[in-house]
Amino acid sequence: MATRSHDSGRRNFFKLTGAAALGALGASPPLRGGQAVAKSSRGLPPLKITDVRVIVTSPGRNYVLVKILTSEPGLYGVGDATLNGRELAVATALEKHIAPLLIGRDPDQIEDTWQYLYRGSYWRGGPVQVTAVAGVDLALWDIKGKRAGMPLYQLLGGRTRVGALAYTHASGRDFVEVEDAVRRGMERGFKCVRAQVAIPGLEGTYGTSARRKSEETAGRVDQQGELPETEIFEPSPYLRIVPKLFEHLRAKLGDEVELLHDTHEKLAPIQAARLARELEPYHLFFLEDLLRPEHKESFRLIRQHSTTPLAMGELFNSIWDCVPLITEQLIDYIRCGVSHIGGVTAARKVAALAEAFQVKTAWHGAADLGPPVHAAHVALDISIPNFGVQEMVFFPEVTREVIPGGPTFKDGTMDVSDAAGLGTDVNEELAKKYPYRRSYLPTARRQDGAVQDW
Ligand code: EZ4
Ligand code: CO
Repeated sequence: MATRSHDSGRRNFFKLTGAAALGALGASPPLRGGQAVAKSSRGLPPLKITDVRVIVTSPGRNYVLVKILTSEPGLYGVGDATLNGRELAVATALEKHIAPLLIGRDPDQIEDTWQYLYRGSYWRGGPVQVTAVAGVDLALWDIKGKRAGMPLYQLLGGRTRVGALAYTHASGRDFVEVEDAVRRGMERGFKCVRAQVAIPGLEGTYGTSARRKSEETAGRVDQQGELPETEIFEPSPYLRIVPKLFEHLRAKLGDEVELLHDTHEKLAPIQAARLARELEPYHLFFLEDLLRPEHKESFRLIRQHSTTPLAMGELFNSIWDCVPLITEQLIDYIRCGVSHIGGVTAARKVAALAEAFQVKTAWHGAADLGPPVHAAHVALDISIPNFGVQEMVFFPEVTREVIPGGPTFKDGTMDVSDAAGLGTDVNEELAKKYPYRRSYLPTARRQDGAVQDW
């Protein structure tokens, strides 16, 4: 570093590049992109990112993984950046635009890297870019955990509970099928079950197994290489059947099991208010994603009409999407996915904002988010004070071989091991055996042919 006097440094400040300017302010020689250099990490040697590998693989369904290698031999981190149906857009953003910015940077400076990638692109936000940033963010937290010899939940403040209350999915073509599916979940140990039923007379309903391509199967390898399926949705029969489903389930299963339901952003505000009100007698744990993500202010209408607890957020991509719902206490559970909201760095701020307004978390734990994200979910769940519930899936054997590790399930709760970092990995050689195949989520239409939210 040049030994320049403070005054001349100031005089020249605005002529210098960002990197040189930081040097003039007395920092150690900065890295690429003007990143300030940390002075010490417990006496550990300085670390640099040496390579960023984007692994697109389809063990059971498509996943986008980010493997970040460092200058310390054998030290790397693995993140997940999967965006169902738009996987290659995220992979390209990572490979072509983001990876070149990371080489040479200090992997320990996660917040700085997040800000640099999110705000530094100028074109901030959106699911593709945010999920790409999250893939990097998760890999960096993995590296930091390995470097510290601690699981992620320790880095986040340590354990606040013995495990994360989990929920599973139950669906069927009629009430008895759904009831049987809920019972199977309860026999497996679940205390919370999400229940969905097919709409009579309509071909296919979100979240039910009435059709070959349901929410559960969409994107799976046996469904790939095709164009999207179309489901038919009509609000009136849907609004009639759902309260009757929960009347049936309460009559048959009693009051103790916690029941949930996902409307998947399908309803208009007044329909959503009606459904929330009519479900009140059945005491749902929560009613999920009632409205499109664009209509946050419409939650005020629902709140005026119902005491059914509300959850929202799997299509949110920033903390600013969450702000009005949380600060006005219009929802009870914020349920974004940690990868789709920007990684652990973003999600822990969402959780902290929610804590201040007595809103709890319910991170989106679907099958189309990879094991590293599920591991991050549970690390947050067991370290924050305002955890609510955790959606979960059991990954098939083939997924667990290619992307090993991830949360465990016992007695209705999830937990993570004490492995350092996220406790997940990717088998790159095996991943090559399962190449990406194009796949889409289903789309939906009304009976008259008009486009409907799926
Ligand atoms: O349909 O992740 O609550 N869970 C969900 C999910 C979503 C999928 C879409 O890619 O709504 O199953
Ligand atoms: Co959902």
